[in-house]
Amino acid sequence: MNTHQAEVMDVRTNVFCSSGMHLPNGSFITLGGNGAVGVGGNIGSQFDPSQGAASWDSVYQDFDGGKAIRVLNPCTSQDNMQSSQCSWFDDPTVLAMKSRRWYSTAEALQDGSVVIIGGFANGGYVNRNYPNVDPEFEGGAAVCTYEFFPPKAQDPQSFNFLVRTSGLNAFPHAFLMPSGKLFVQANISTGMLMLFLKHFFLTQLFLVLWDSSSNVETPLPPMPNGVVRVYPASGAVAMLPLTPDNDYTPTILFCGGNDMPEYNYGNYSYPFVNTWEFPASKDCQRITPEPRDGSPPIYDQDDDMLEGRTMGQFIILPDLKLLVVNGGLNGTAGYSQQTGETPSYDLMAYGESLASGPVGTPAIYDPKAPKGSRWSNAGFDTSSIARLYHSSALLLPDASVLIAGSNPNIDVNISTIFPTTYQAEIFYPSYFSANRRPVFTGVPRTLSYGGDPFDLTISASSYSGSSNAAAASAMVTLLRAGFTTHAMNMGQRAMQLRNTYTVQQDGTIILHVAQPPPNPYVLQPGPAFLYLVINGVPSNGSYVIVGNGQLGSQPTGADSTLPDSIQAAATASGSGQVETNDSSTKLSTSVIIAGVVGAIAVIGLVGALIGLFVVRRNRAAQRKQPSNLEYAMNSSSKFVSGGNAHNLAAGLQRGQNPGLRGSDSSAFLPLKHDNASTVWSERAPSLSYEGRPTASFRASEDTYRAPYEMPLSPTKQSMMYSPSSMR
Ligand SMILES: [Cu+2]
Repeated sequence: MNTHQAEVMDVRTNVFCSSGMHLPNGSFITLGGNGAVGVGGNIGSQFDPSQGAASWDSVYQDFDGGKAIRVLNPCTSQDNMQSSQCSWFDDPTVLAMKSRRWYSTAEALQDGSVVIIGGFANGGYVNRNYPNVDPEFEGGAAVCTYEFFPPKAQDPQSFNFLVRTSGLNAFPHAFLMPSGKLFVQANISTGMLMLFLKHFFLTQLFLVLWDSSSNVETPLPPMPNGVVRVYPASGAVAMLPLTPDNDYTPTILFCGGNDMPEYNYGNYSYPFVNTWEFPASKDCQRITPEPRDGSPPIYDQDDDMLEGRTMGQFIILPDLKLLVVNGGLNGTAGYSQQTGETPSYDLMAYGESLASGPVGTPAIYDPKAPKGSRWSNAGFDTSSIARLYHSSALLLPDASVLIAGSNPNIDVNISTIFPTTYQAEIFYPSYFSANRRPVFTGVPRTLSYGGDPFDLTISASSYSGSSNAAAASAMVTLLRAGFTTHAMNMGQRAMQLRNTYTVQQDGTIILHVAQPPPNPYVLQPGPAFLYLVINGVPSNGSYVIVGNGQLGSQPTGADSTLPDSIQAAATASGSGQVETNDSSTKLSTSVIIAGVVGAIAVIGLVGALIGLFVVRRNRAAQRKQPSNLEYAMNSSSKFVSGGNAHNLAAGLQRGQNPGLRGSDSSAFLPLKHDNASTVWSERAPSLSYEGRPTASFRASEDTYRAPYEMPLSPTKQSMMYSPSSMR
């Protein structure tokens, strides 16, 4: 991560649009995906009728990923990264789900097992035929069931919530609650009889609390204002940080998505309308599914986002504010070569993209701020790179945010208006303008559920100003970044640990830190990064394992008991900032990304997988002992030559930095939105396909397109397949 080098790790099966989750020992699994596909997103060369998908493609050499369970072990710098132990295990003949799942959701449970929910068998735009007369099965295309990893004998089990939300139930939002129930949210499209009255649907925008051990559902209030939050409307959704102030009570925040009429979403093949004409929603709602006072859960209207967003993505930062990045002002996720209103690819206003108006400016949501002042984007740069469908974002250990994607196209297309994009970016939140970041010692490698507290020792050089004030501001946070895909981070969760402090007269601060609460339902076992935040500036993250590192019941102890806080005399202060205007004296060890408040640096990083990044340290870094200094704030400073994003980008053209790889499009695994339940048009994604419009229709193209004329050109190019896209 210090060098921004990426190395592609091979997988055998098609991971496209899979889900994923961590395991208690730090391993990751990715679940499901698409069948084998070939060039142009076409079904792979070796078709398997029993799966309704290809088992293999001779060109891309990918196997069917529909049932795959892929495992990546947590290797350390001492391990051989080329060994099989450190490579993806990916062999569905050995390890596989019971059902094919594409666009399923994964959520970790209290014992480290994983529940895998829903999805398509073979996919499409939304998870239904139209008219929707078979909401449970859709002729074999819908998977309204759940199963577990490791598997249970009764897997897969039907899940009526998914039947009720038929159509708009892919990538359902799911969060484990302290009671053990699972909070699930999805939208609904049901039978054709229901398609006439919007208010009828509003009563059926379901949330449920679901006990996954007994499969009993408790309906919760419908989503207000008819805003769909699941794919393809794709709102930004996250659990707010769990803190002592909120007594570790989960609250879920939903922002954006789309409130267009349910009918518009169409069916597996494509939307029935030109989705890009529908403004995305600004609407934000909070809900606390299990209020501590026993009151019924209700939605609470939150501050609107600063702009509407579809495919916005929440990244919880170490200071426990939420960054929203990526997405578009209009439309939905997904791609298509036509809609119900636009019969051919030639006439599609934005190529295959079903969204328009990329939003390049991140925004910050402060969950503790009073209503009316929670959103801000002051000082943030705007990225010039469209991050629409199939974009991703992930918190990095140094507290910056990796952003990648998008590709709202069926295969590689570098000439369309929203092309396949290999450029990644790193977003540096405002705290990167700080002179110093906290340095401390004493982080345990593992944390327990309750039990003895631990001490962190913070040197006086870590901060400036009053020691007592710094100690009072100190916050220890645990961040689990999750598995990022499709504007979601499955498993993303943040927690502030309780702490007290002892301040010494020399400015050293001892933080006494509680273990996580003795309830693994609140923070599931597995890997996390621990941050120390002083005066709003986070340290580098330290890798810790929460729990015993094993699948199964987690040991719990009594809630940690902390000593009282002890302050020093008022004169104690940090030495982290020299009180002088001579800036040269500030340039010591842990300094500088000066003047880059919220800047975005463009780097030539290549994503290893769509929706999943595997970033390796170089060999030199591998030999270093892990420490919380590993990702120093100034490690990025070599990429920061100026005070604005343009300079940053200009300094980082491909090939100029010897540490960066050049183009490597072999990382791209294409897909076809094919669906065995209906006759899917096999037209090739080019302008020469047989289904091309008649001459008379094409003659009317100008008239037809008039309302959608784009300022950018060219907007229409035949699909092109770069030779480099083939391995
Ligand atoms: Cu996808």
